[in-house]
Amino acid sequence: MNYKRVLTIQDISCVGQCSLTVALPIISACGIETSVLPSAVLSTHTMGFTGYTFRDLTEDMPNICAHWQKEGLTFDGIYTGYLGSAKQIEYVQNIIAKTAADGCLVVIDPAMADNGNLYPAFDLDFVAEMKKLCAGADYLLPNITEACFLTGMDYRTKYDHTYIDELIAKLCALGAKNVILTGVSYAKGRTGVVVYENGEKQYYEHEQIAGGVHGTGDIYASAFVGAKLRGKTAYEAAQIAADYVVECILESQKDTTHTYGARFEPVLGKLIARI
Ligand code: PXL
Repeated sequence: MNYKRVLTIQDISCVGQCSLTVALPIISACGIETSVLPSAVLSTHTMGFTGYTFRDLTEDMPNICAHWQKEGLTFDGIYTGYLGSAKQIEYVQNIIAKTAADGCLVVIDPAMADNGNLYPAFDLDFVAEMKKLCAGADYLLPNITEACFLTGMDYRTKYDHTYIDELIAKLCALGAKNVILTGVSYAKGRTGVVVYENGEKQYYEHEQIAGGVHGTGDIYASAFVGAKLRGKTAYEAAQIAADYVVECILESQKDTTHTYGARFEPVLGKLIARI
């Protein structure tokens, strides 16, 4: 097996089954060494909890990067998710520039919005900075809300192929090489992902399960990174990640009181079996 090392940059929400507490176990389970750079430390994630603590780690980033450079550390993949500040984005770009190994896979999940709205911590200045980070993506993984903020297009819940094609064209115009657009539903009870790679578009459709669970975007991106770095094509990785998210949601439905995140752990074996 070709052993690889990935760096993932996103927050630690101590409780909440999202960001690093999801990315680290999932990518590791895929057989990949996973290094982390926490963008911030929060007591919980910011959706559905109130009064959470927030420790911004922006100013630790330059020193961490300098140390890695001194040690000659590089990464075969760099995957960024929820970031701690607009200023941090410039540091993250610099970390990518300085620590990407030859052929490094850069995956950007612009984790900042859902269901038509920005997450509580973010504003349009953050979006403007995030656009610059997205320009450097080998694979950009937004949901439709994030794609709208990044492109300035109107957010719609009812749409057709023309709308989705225009969103993807505008995301590529930002500079992203390839785009995986998640949560694209053309028919009732069905949802899926559009994989736009090297100018070709493919759609993977699957069952839509009622009642969204928080953190599934992070589970999706982590499984995509794991599968892609283990040699799957982007379309295969997008499929594997989508199927895994469905399994996680079904597993989560076994306990309706568990509302803050998805129970991804009991079904990790199903993901590994596909890798
Ligand atoms: O799942 C995305 C995410 C990650 N981290 C934090 C969040 C959210 C979504 O709200 O609040 C802190």
